[in-house]
Amino acid sequence: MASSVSVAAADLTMGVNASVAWAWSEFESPGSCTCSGSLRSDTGLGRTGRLGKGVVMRVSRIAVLALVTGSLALMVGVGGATAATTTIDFESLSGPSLFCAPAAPPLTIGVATFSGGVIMTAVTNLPADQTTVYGTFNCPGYAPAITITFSTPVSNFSVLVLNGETSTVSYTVASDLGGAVTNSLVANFSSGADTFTLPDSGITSVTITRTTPSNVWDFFIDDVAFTAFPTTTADCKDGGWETFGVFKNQGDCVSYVATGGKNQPAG
Ligand SMILES: [Ca+2]
Repeated sequence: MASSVSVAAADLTMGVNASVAWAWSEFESPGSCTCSGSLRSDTGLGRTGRLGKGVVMRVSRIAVLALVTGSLALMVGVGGATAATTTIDFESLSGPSLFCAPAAPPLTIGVATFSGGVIMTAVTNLPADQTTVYGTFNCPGYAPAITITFSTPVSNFSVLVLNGETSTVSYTVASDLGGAVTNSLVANFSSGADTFTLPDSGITSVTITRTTPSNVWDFFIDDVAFTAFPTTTADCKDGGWETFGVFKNQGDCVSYVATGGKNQPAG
């Protein structure tokens, strides 16, 4: 259920984008701005990022509206053949642009829990992604690996990994099921970043590390996408079973849910 809610929120964000752009032009009119103080403070992000002020403010407003429309997502996100894919882009959060804020406890968003790093926004010297990301650096209390654990098994996993170092570095994304992808990313100033995709189904944890361990590290993740396994039989109906990519038919999906996962997908 959580996954379908998140997806609906993402879909809404896309839909809201255009309306926000329109709404923002309304706010631009002299004397008509009713934006809050927190929104005004967001304009400071543009000073360290490459995004223009207007773009940053629009992104911030989208994030706020995504939160506001969360209850609407609850209504429209249930069921539906495309409701199973979740993308976590961290845009409902914000953090500093520089390391090293104090180490943070694990961060839970929906069925996913992130540990090892911290939330950061408009990271200095990271031109490839000036939005909010999750990153780690060899700061006190930070881990050399970012770990994502899932309270419900997932499939169709992918993550954008960004290299924060000034030279080419190889990174490995691995699941608890043995799947792993290794890829070299060019330097941060050359926008070293790539999407890593894992083929496994039923993943419950993923780690992102430097392929070669080091006492110096500097990397980030964003746009974490996955398909969470169904938690209710309703998730299986109306073609929903197909979106998980692991069930052979609706009955197989329902069986998985009804047995609490004991009957694994047969597809
Ligand atoms: Ca982001």
